[in-house]
Amino acid sequence: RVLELDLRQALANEEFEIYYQPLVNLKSGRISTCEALLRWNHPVRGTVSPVDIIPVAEDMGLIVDLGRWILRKACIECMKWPDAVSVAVNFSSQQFHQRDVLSEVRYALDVSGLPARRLEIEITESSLLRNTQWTHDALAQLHAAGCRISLDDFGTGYSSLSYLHNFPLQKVKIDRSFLEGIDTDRPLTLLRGVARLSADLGMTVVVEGIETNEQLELISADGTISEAQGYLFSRPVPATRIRQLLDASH
Ligand code: G
Ligand code: G
Ligand code: NA
Ligand code: MN
Repeated sequence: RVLELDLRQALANEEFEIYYQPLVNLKSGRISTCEALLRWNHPVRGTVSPVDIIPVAEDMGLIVDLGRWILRKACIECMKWPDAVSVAVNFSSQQFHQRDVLSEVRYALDVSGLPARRLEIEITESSLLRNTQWTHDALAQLHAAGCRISLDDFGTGYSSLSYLHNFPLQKVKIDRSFLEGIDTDRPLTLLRGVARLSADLGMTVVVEGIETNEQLELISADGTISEAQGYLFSRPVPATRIRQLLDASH
């Protein structure tokens, strides 16, 4: 567990960095979106994973400040990219459920000048556990403001298919665990079924964790899946590197 004091100082000292990983449109072969992924270059511990950072930041009540920093930084970075490219930012459940999440998003868009259509907000199923009017309203308001809501890691955890039609979501990212055994009949049928269902409900479908050309071919075959993400295209890379990738892609 990371030290709370370290975390507070890291935010003040800007020891955090954001890496970006592309999502590729399967029809055009171009990068459509880049996902912002937090990195911490700890002076002593080396690189610390966001898996270890986010829960501690939530316990400390630092998640709002940290989330604000990430969101702003990602929007500012996205302004340097081609107009057709969006940025995807992960919101933890606590971050999403803060009372003025809409103001946070509006503020980041205002200070960066980024059009809302270029911002994608990634939430996980855990953010939808509280099936309240508030959750519906927050999603609807963010969408009305022009952002897209993307359901991350779909098919893991508390997964319920009913989320897909009960909430206003524009994108679904099918978790990479669905790729296990995809070279055999049943896993491929399951993946395609989930993708088809999501597409029929009007969502853009992404498959995460593509590592091989064989996987890419299998998910591209029937045209249901719009985008893919994974090491095959690129690992998460620093901002300077993603700009080079975007220059080459656009
Ligand atoms: O790239 P990677 O190993 O670092 O990401 C690990 C996990 O941390 C993923 O589940 C990812 O969604 C999450 N994560 C990465 N960056 C952020 C962030 O900025 N905010 C939140 N809430 N989660 C993040
Ligand atoms: O939870 P979320 O989907 O935001 O987390 C993304 C995580 O998945 C990050 O840790 C990222 O580094 C990792 N990741 C991205 N692409 C691949 C991939 O092709 N294979 C594997 N094993 N992990 C990936
Ligand atoms: Na994500
Ligand atoms: Mn994911």
